[in-house]
Amino acid sequence: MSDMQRASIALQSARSVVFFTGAGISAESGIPTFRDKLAGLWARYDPQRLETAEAFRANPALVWGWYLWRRHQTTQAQPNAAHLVPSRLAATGRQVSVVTQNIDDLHERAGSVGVVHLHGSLAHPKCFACHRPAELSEEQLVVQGDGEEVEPPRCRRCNGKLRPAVVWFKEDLPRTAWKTAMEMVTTCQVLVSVGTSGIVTPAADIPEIALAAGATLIHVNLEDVSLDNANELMLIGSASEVLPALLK
Ligand code: BV8
Ligand code: ZN
Repeated sequence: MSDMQRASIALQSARSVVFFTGAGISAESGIPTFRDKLAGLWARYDPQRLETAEAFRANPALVWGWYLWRRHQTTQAQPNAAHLVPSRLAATGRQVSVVTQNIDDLHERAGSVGVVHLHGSLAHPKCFACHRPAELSEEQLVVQGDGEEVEPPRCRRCNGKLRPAVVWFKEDLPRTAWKTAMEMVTTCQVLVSVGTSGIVTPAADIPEIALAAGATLIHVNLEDVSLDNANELMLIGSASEVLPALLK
């Protein structure tokens, strides 16, 4: 029996399933992954250097401009067939959850509810100084061409600079998100890890936490990312082809 067949049987016989996703699930929607070469103005920057409070302090316009550009890319993108699979599986009566490292809203736009964003989201900015959530006007969301440095808007309460409400390196993950993810991951029968290189912790520990709790782990990736465990299946291929095939 092929890994694909074994994975499909595991999914169809599971009561609760968690989809744990990374940038690879949005790649076929046109959103570059962190390993892809960035385009335009951003080509000369390393994402890991832009995703820090230090980078924002040093050059708020560069970091704010990068996130505006990424938010613009997300609004231009459409969920792909992979994003639709969790809600299709939920429609068969199973308990299905999505825990994502991504800051885009493609899971929600594909019909998933209660998505756990471990690293925050592009949807709402907050104040860098007082952390108050903020709303942006349409003109504050305008992106020129391929992106440029843009001075961040100011907080209405304390006049501090606005920042994206995402988790930067060396920042703690939102406590509620992590707690909810742990409840889901330690009680599911199957965890499907889709499009993640497993580099950034503590999110990268999730597949092993699920294995340790007795789940079957199914990896979906263009390359072999398996951890060499007996309860693991490695499905090599693109998310938008492999995931729908699991429901057949
Ligand atoms: C923390 C949000 C406690 C923002 C992100 C040394 C000093 C200080 C800290 C550390 C250190 N060493 C380790 C750490 C911890 C650090 C960390 O892990 N660093 C890494 C670089 C080693 N983690 C943290 O700092 C975290 N906080 O630990 O707090 C603390 C406190 C103080 C001091 C220390 C610790 C916070 C991390 C959160 C960072 N924010 N995102 C934003 O998006 O801008 S991380 C970001 O990068 C993503 O969210 C994601 O997590 C990660 C990228 O990973 P992937 O999603 O997997 O994407 P990637 O491009 O890597 O891979 C894509 C995969 O898809 C590939 O495998 C590819 O083959 C596959 N693929 C591509 N196309 C397809 C596909 N698969 C299927 N189909 C396709 N079509
Ligand atoms: Zn403020």
